[in-house]
Amino acid sequence: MQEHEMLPWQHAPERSDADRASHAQAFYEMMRTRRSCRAFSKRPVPRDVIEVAIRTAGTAPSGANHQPWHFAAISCPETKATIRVAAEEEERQFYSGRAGNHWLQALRPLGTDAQKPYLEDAPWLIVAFAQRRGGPVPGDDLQNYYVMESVGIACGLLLATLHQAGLATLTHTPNPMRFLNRVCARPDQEKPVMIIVAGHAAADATVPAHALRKKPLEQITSWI
Ligand code: IYR
Repeated sequence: MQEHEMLPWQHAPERSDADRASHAQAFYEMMRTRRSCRAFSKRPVPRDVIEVAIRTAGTAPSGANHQPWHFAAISCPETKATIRVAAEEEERQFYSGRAGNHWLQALRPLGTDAQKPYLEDAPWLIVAFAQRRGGPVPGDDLQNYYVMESVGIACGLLLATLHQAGLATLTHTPNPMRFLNRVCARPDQEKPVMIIVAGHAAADATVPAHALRKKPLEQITSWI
């Protein structure tokens, strides 16, 4: 392969400005219904949906296209139970003081606590790991760049795909979460970034009103 081989751009099919706006609007209308779900049913979800979501995550842009991520997709009930036990242990310490008053106060509107039954109930836990070193080719041991940004974008695409598939999701970050390396058999140089919980919402699931208050466009944008 040439050092800088360049291929023709695959142009998007031509469409009108109105059509572009309506596609953007349709995606927004779908994505604005996403909520973090904290009560899952045990209803299974086929592995192919998870596969496609991870494939989509893998299309994310990344520093030097090194793709510094690994996704451990867990459906094994025993492994989920192990993660729940370890996460709840961390969370008990977190909620009983380690978080500090300000953090606990910020979380109060969410109504969360140290109980994490969804880690067992949901059919899938997807643990996203960030690779400080790696490279574009398996076996490479190069420096990776913009690792957290890259993994964050990949996780966003993963969440968007799962939502589009009609699944409920949660980004869960037990603190600390190094135990996930052991449970998922991942090397020490990989850093667990988040657990994405995926499945169907429980029949009696609720959502905190606080979570529905999204900042309006005017507050999050400046036009320059
Ligand atoms: N990891 C804890 C606490 C927590 C922290 C933040 I920041 C949140 O947005 C939500 C929860 C938990 O899962 O309960």
